[in-house]
Amino acid sequence: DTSKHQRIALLGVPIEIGASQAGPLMGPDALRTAGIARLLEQLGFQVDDHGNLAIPAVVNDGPVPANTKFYDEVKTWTRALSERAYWLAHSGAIPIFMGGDHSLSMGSINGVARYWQEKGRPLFALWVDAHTDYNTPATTITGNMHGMSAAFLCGEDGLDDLLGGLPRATIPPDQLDVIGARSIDPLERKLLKQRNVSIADMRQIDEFGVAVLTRRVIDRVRAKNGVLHVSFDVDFLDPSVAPGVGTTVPGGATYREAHLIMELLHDSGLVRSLDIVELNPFLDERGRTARVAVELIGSLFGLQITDRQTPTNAVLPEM
Ligand code: Z70
Ligand code: MN
Ligand code: MN
Ligand code: MN
Repeated sequence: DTSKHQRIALLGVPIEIGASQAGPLMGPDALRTAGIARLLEQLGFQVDDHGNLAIPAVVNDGPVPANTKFYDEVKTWTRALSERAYWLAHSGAIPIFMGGDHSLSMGSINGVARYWQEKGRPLFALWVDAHTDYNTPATTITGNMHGMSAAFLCGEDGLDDLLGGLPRATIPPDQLDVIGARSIDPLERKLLKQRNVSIADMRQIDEFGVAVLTRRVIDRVRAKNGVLHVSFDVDFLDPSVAPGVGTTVPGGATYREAHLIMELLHDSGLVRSLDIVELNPFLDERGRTARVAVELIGSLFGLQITDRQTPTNAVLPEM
């Protein structure tokens, strides 16, 4: 069992100004209360909880692009988190970034992408989300920066100074896969089409099932000898399963669909990092959503109902 030697690094990222509603800053502690570390330890991992990321005082020291709410705050979080994510990936652990709203992915994936760029392994991102988060300052309606993180990851224009002096590692849009989409803004949709981003929306999930769609992603990563970052927004789930999110979008994934995706991803052995974002404990019902999120993370890291042999577990990353 290779998981015995595998380390997982938990990092809380209590950012919420990228979203429209307060509450996600309590996400990391809700995940801890729901037992994330205990569960991963039971699965055989060595778990280090690095606490919550803290940022320096926010300074308003430069031009702010139009249509970006709390730009200087997001900028400060992004720079601090990118640097931290790079070093966590470098340590050989699998980092789990516990949000926090989805703007944190601007930093987490940038840092992870810098690491894999150095290693010469292509990085793919699976965006598990009701939204595509592919807005730029030019396409956004709300100005909320959690709706821009996938676009930033793919190198879209308009946020070029966000990282200051840090290198901006991007992935080509054909290494981004979205699953679960059911809310896309008009100009965002146009941009996604221009970039030919692969989107499995709810209709595709209904027609083909999540197993086919997830295997398609896994095959694409494997074909390029890549590794996978999973960015899991809990609003992917149907609000009846996960009420503790800022914006509930009806018609989401079931509990079982979500678990199957996580189980297939686990068996692929390709996942090297994870964001778990947009959990809003302030809006949750008796901790249900936090518990579901932790159970899903369990499936991603090898929890199974029967004791059948698992093909592979998260493979030891090369140091
Ligand atoms: C919309 C926007 C969003 C939540 C991401 C929504 C973005 N496309 N909302 N996650 N909950 O404001 O850009
Ligand atoms: Mn999102
Ligand atoms: Mn979302
Ligand atoms: Mn090294």
